[in-house]
Amino acid sequence: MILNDIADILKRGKRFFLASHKDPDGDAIGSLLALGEALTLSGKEVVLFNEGPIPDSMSFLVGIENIVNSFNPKSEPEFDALFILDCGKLERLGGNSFRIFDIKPLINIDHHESNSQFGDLNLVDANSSSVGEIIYRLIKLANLPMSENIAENIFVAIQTDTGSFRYGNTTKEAFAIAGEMVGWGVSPWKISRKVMDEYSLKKLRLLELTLKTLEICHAGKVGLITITQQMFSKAKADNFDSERFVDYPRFISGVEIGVLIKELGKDYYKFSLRSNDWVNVADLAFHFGGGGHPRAAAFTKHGVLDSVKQEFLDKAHEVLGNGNS
Ligand SMILES: [Mn+2]
Repeated sequence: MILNDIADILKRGKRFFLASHKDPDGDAIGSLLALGEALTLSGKEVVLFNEGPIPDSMSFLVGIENIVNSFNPKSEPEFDALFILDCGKLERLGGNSFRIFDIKPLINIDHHESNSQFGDLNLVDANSSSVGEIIYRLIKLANLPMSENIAENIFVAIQTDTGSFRYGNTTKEAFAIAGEMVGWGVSPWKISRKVMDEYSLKKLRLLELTLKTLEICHAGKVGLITITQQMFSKAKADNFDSERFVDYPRFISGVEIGVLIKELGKDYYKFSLRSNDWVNVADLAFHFGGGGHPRAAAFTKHGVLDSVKQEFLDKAHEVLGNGNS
C-alpha cells in the first residue's frame, strides 16, 4: 500500500525536501510545518519550501520562519525524496520551483480529486478533509514523534480546509484527529481567532467595496462578486485580504454557485467557485483549465471582463440546466 511505502521512505531517509503550493492556505502551511517538525524531531534534515507570500494570519505558527521561498538544490547535498503537498497539479508550486524537480523520488501527497498524478509515488486521497489529515496518518505509520507544535499545525490544516468544521469534507475522522490534537494542547479558540476570524480594517473596507458589485444571475442560482485591482488599492488591501469573500454570494438563500472574480492583471481574471448542494464546481473549473474540489474550485482566464464573465455564465447555465433542482 502506497501509505506504507511512503512511511518507509520517511523512516529510512535522512534528508528531505518538502514543498507546498504558492499563495498558501492553512493546509499548505500546516502540512508543511507538521511533517517538517516531525522529521526534524526524529533527527532528520529537512528543507521547507513555499514560494509564498505567506499570509499574516499564519505568522504565529512556530517554525514559519524556516520556510524558504527560493532554493538551488545543485548547491546542496543530495535529498532522499521530494514531497509535494496539497498541489492538484505541479504548476501550483509556482514559477520559481522548477529547480527542485531534479530531486527524486517525487512524492505527491494530495486530496484533490482532480490531481494529475504527477509524482513517482502518488498518495491522493480525495476522502481526506485535508493534506494535514494524511500527514497525521503518515506520522503515525512511520512512528515519527508528535508534539504540541505539530498538533497545532495539523489542527490549522484541518480547520481551514473544512471551513472551521462546516464543509461537506468534515468527517468523523477529521473531528477525531482534530480532537486528538486538542489533547496535545491545541486551543481551538486561539487558532480560530488568528486564522479564521481576525479581520484587518483594510479587509473590511475591501469587503465593503466588493459587496457593492454583487450580481444575481440564472434565476437566483448564481451569485457573483468582483474585485478589481483598483478596489485593492482603494482599500490599501492585499491579495490575502480577499480570502473567503467567495463565501458571501454562496451564503444567499437560493444560490447554488457562489463566484468571486478577481482581477489579477490587465484582462486577466481568477474565478473562485463555491457550491452549496449539488453542482460539482471542480468539473466547471476543469472546463476552463482549472481544478479543485466538488464544492470549492478555481480557474484563471485571459480576456475582457464582460466576455470572460459571460462565457462562464453560459457554461454555468448549461450545468444548472442539467441538474434536477
Ligand atoms: Mn488542502
